[in-house]
Amino acid sequence: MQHLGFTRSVRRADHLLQTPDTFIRAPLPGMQRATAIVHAGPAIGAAFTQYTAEFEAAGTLAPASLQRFIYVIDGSVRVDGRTLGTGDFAYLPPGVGVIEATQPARAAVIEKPYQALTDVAPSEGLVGREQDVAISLIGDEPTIEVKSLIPDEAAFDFRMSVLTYQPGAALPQVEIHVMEHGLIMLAGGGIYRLGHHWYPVQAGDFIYMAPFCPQWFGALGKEPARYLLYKDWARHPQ
Ligand code: UGY
Ligand code: MN
Repeated sequence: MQHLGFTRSVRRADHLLQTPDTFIRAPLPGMQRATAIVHAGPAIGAAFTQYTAEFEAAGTLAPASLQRFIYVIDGSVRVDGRTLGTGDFAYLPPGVGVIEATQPARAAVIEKPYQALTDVAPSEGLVGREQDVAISLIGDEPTIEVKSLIPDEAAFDFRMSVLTYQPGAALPQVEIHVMEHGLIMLAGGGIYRLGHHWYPVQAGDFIYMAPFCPQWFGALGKEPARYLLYKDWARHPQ
């Protein structure tokens, strides 16, 4: 529902907060009985593309010409004969893997041109479950759990993580780094500092952070706050 043109969504030079009331759906090439909400891409200056794919039952997404990462937010899909449910994910090399929904489903999708290294073989693909991934911490902060969905190996030029904050937990520092982020709030909420602005955020929101965007998050409320985070990684800054 729209209230006199008000929205929490904000677009500034170094960040975008995109809230569900402003989402616009449009199919992308290769989609059948599916549609996309594009969150970030070259049009905003990003070196990656991120969208939410929404599938009807039996909806499909054809392989991408780029490497692709998919994380199932809800429902379930099949990729290369494997069924992925909520919290499951796959990394797919360029040209690999038709994605087919076995029931209505929503998935976070990242696509990015691969930055090859001469002495490192690219990944042949991987499938995993968030629930099976080991927990790590930021520094020794026990109230924020990090699950790295992609191994920290030179074959990969980006990382995907799920961060879970206990209510009241906050990043130990304001971060300013060359890497970009694409972020989907999966649960809970809190206050996100982006640049020199502080925003209330909640499940369903998307955030794009450009290189060097000052960033900080503190979780509020009675349930843990969780987000899925893209970050470019292990390549020389260009
Ligand atoms: O790893 C990160 O850059 C992460 N801590 N950033 C963030 O959550 N905004
Ligand atoms: Mn960061």
